[in-house]
Amino acid sequence: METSGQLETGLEGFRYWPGALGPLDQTRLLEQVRAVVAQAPFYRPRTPGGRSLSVQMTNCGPLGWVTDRAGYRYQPLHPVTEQPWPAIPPMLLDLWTRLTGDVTPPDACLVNLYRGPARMGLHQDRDEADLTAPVLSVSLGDTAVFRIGPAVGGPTRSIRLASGDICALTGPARLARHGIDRVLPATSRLLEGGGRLNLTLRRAR
Ligand code: MD3
Ligand code: FE
Repeated sequence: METSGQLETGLEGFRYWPGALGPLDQTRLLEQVRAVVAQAPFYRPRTPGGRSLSVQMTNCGPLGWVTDRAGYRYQPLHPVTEQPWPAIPPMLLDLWTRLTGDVTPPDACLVNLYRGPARMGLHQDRDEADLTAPVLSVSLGDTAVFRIGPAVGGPTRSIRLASGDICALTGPARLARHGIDRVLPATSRLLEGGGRLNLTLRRAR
């Protein structure tokens, strides 16, 4: 798989590789994600306040990020099947090593599925024990309008994340506020029935 050079984003620690995965690699990764979902089906998580998220989720790796009435956390079991999460596909572990340069592998991979009007409000990722470890995000399917800005104050900016794009959040960008405003329908033919998948690799512990 080829990875193009990283683009200047004006946000220190935010690295972006548009088109990192070509069509064949996207299909290959999608096959691996399908195998994960066969073992660990998507479910619709609830916020601690009891509202349903519009994004459907599952995980792979030793730990998975979940939310329910009890709060946000990482746990080793799928909340519905109560089985361990499947392993992180080798292709994702390889991308982690090559793109982050981090020798310690991730222990959690959140898989988000956006269908129809699904979105994700502005938030920070801070449920991980070591907030200096990088985060790597891979997009598949329809293009998302992604919003990112500094941890506190300052303007947010909007970036389109298309199928095969990868970004890494390191250093000062690790606590950036970010979210998905919307997904642009019919912008990719990768997923049958449309929609968008996002795979986020993290070190939770
Ligand atoms: C910036 N997911 O799962 S990925 C999430 O597309 C999440 O599903 C979005 O935000 C999605 O928490 C955005 C890009 C991303 C992921 C992690 C980050 C951006 C980030 C962590 C810190 C700062
Ligand atoms: Fe996030």
